[in-house]
Amino acid sequence: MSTTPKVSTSSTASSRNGPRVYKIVILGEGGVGKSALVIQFVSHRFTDYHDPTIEDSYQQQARIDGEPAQLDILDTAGQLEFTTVREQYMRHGEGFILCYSITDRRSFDELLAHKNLIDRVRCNENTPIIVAGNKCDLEQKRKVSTEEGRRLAEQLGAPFFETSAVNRQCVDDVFHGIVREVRQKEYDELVESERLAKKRLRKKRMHALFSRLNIFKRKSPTASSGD
Ligand SMILES: Nc1nc2c(ncn2[C@@H]2O[C@H](COP(=O)(O)OP(=O)(O)O)[C@@H](O)[C@H]2O)c(=O)[nH]1
Ligand SMILES: [Mg+2]
Repeated sequence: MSTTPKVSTSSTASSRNGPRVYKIVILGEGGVGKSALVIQFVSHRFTDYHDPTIEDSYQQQARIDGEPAQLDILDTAGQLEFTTVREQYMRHGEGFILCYSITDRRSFDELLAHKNLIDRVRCNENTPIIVAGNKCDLEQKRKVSTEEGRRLAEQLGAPFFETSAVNRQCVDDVFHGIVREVRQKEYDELVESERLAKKRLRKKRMHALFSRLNIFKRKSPTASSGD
């Protein structure tokens, strides 16, 4: 495993040779369980220790709502500073998992800073995201209520799950959910572009009709003068 994430700028459109690739990035403060969640999703096991400085990508195929998908997941190291590499993956990521730990209020409070960073780099607020409140198996150490998590997600317009990388609770929901969000955005964009195309076509037809009417109007006085 390398310490430098591999950020590809190639098209992610569905290829004839395999399923559509979805570039997913998981963000959040160090120690919230980002690596544990990714490894649980990909390898079906819980890792108690994962080097916190390692940023690496993982590939996993899944069938989501009957459609195959290849998830290309970048597990980040949690810092908020701007670097060229970070800017690159923020730009090329298609869906973002914002992760905090329910046992750590600071990680929850920091989530908005991660969201703002995404918006700043991408210059829009329309990026598909999902919120994951991890370590929900540690109920006795809870510092952030489920309601607070739900409200934050609502504020960000994102789905919300409380997860546990230990017992795999809602792990699939989060990774499948972010693919659903990306698909939904693509569908909305397609519907919007079809609407605009139809509008343009209607305008063009009206224009052609009016031009013809104008020709008739111009022709009619000449026709009458010939009488
Ligand atoms: N109890 C519990 N511990 C977790 C969970 N997820 C991660 N951990 C532990 O939290 C620590 C940090 O996890 P890690 O995945 O390295 O966090 P990262 O820095 O966000 O990648 C490790 O000791 C993990 O074993 C979880 O869902 N429940
Ligand atoms: Mg990690």
